[in-house]
Amino acid sequence: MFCKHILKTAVLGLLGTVGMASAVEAPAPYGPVPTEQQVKWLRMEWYAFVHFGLNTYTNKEWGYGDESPTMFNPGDFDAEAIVKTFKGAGMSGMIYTAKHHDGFCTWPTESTEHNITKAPWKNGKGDVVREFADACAKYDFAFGTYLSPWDRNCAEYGKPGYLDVYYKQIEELLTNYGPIFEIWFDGAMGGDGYYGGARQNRNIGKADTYYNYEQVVKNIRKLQPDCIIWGAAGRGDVTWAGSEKGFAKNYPLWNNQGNHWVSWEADTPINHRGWFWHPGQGSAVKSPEHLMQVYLCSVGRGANLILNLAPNRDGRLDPADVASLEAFGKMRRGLLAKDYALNAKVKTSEARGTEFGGSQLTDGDIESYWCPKDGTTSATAEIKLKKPATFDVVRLREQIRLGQRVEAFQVEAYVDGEWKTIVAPGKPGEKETGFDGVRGGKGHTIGHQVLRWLPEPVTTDRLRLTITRAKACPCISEFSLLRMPAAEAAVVVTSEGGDKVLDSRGWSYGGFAGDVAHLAFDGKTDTMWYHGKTPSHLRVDMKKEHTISGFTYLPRQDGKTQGMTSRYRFEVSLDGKNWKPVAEGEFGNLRANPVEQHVTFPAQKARYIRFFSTAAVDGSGSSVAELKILAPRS
Ligand code: FUL
Repeated sequence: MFCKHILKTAVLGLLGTVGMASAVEAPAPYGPVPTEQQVKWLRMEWYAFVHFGLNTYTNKEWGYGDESPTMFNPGDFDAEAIVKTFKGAGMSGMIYTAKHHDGFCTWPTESTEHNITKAPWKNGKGDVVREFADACAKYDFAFGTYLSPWDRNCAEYGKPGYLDVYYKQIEELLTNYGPIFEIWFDGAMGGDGYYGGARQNRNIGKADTYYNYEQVVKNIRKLQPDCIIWGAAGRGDVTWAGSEKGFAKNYPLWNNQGNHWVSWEADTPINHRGWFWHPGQGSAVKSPEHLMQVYLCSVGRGANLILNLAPNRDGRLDPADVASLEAFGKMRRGLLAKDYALNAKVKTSEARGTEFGGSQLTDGDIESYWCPKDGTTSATAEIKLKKPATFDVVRLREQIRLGQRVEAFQVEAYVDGEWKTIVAPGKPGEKETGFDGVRGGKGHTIGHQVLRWLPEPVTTDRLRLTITRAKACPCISEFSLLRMPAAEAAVVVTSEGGDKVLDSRGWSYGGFAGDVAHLAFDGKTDTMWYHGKTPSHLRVDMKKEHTISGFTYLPRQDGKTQGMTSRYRFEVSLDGKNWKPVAEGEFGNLRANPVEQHVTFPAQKARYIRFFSTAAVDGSGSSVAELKILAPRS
């Protein structure tokens, strides 16, 4: 339909020069418009992220780069089973972490020795990328890849020599594995690492300059012109939607960034424990209801959603993750199953001709659109359903091939003899920045699509859509009314025993800022122990001897990152004088994903413990929102 319009415009343009134009022309594009690839990508809506590598075996989120490939041995890995699970849930593709920050390449690359040929899996003949790519091809499922620019293994990282390594890796992945729908260039970079044994802190300066993303993007366009590029210091097609909780942080969400159309992608792991698989994570899976909120605050704001499911050490998805994914998938399918506005009659305050008339809003065709005359930036469409319907979600779409235009809209329903506002128009300056507005949110931007979940279900056969503000005449392709299904409880299968948390009542505290150390044990996530220096530590007297096997650390939850622990040491003592370190390491990725960290160690007898924060994520300072001490169950 749309192509017909474009064609017609072009033909009329030609005819116009000889004085024959009479029919109505499509509006000229406004501002930057998406590429054909970006349009196709937006229609994919949601797909899987798969973090799987050496971190799977070390209980870490960020490997240091010195991990031995001999750990990688997923005896039960079945790429087809994973792809079938994703596809069955309604996802449109998957992106696999071919290399994470630890530098381990999960395909037999020629660029570095630190690769899968050194793993015992399949006697060094395995190739995880190949198996995923082939499974995706077999099930007609899009395949993409994540290739961390930061490489904590490579001795040359931070120097020019690394670039040859990295470019070779890009080339291999984009040449040998069929079509790649998206490639991820993560922003995390530079810092300490193994770096071939140097164990140094390396600063790469400006990522854009060091990696030469301008050239990288050019090379990718040559190798795979249809590949969507994520990140690349703003030179790509898609950018981070601003949180690892899965919501698009800036609604109203604009795709017009200067001269370019920029799409947004919201990312989150399905499991609260992080991007990689962690022992005992089954009970930390996000519920289907929570995933629906994530969906509404990402896809429902005009972004795409990438949802991570991490295979475990056997190479299988965690059953609890799968149960929740499937229950959410069913809920989403139920939500989209029926559009109560389909084929409804529409009367508009203004249209530029029948081809752009109100009926285009409800014809179920994503390409056709209702559009008033040039210069009109506020207009109304009255929608009359064939019979009264009960719905609680309103979906709108703009014809984005002509640019993003709408700034605010309102929806009213005719109930009990009067017009009631069911989606209030957004005012300039108002914003949704988290899960706020998930229910009862206002009508701001539309873009590719917006989903607004009403405070309660509405029953009516008459509605009114008003575009209250737009940058140019609005081009609205769809108006839909949907019904949110009830969430079904996900059948969560967890066979793990897990550790138990010791009851902290009666304990006493000391160390630096010891007077506030109890705030790390008060069960409240919005209070914390804080000391303005790093390194620093807090001390606990548990009043009697316990056998302990680990601890959890919850970083500060107030949105600030100063004093979050990036490196820790945990010590135990029986007498409060002689101390023994039992765990030491790094909490990776807290800046972007400040979730509870779990550390386990061989069971120990202890009465006293000391938690040391030896390095901070940002600035100087040490803090703990909550610390829990774990003990074996039996
Ligand atoms: C972040 C990384 O640092 C995390 O480990 C994870 O891969 C996430 C998707 O992106 O920037």
